[in-house]
Amino acid sequence: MPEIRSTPTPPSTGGRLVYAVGDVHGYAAALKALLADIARDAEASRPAETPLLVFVGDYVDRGPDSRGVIDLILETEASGRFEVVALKGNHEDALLRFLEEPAYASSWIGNWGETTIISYGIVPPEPHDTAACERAQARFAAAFPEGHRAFLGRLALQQTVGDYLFVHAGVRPGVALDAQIPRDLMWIRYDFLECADDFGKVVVHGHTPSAGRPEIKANRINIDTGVYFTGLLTAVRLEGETRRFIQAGV
Ligand SMILES: [Mn+2]
Repeated sequence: MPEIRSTPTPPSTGGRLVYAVGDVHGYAAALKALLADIARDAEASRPAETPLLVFVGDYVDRGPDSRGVIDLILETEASGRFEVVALKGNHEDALLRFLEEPAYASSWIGNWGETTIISYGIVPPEPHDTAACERAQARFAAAFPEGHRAFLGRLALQQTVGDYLFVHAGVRPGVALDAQIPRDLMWIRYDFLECADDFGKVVVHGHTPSAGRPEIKANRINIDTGVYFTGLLTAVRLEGETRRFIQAGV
């Protein structure tokens, strides 16, 4: 019997115009430039339906203006030009923990949070000074805007559009997409990255930087181009079966 092979259908959004923005990490100026390009592109594309704009998470830490990044996402949402879906990255997961847990302050400030607390007007303490870190945590929690707290509270873990699944980090191979746990969606790396299996959807993700250019595989698209060391922030534009990348520099 000859083997019957069907031609694989390219993944599609089902027609919808979708943009997904990679890990921003405090680079508000790059995000502003990228969003301006996306807005121009969306206008020129004349989509039948409001375009979807997905942010794959990791808005804060590393770069100089975490606060400005969240403000920009909230402004974009308020403009009504896009349906905005903001996903939760592991850095937002950690920031939420810092807001609740003084005992986590020293470790978070020492590893990740210093530039973030500075962007909210708090002078960073010496990370090894536990008491000073706990005082900074209390000041930060008091200064943290209500609108930003609400934003962190409503971040999504995943979004599906047609043949695409958008997540921050990835999915656990061998586990059904509807049975994935939040920790994997926000934190997984190599078990996901090294897996060539068909996950059932093409996974659009960030989290593990691919230096300067997006990484395109049959089963996933990595749009984290490591803005904090490459200076390049990347978005993917998907419409029907078409796929294109848009980049902005720091
Ligand atoms: Mn991440």
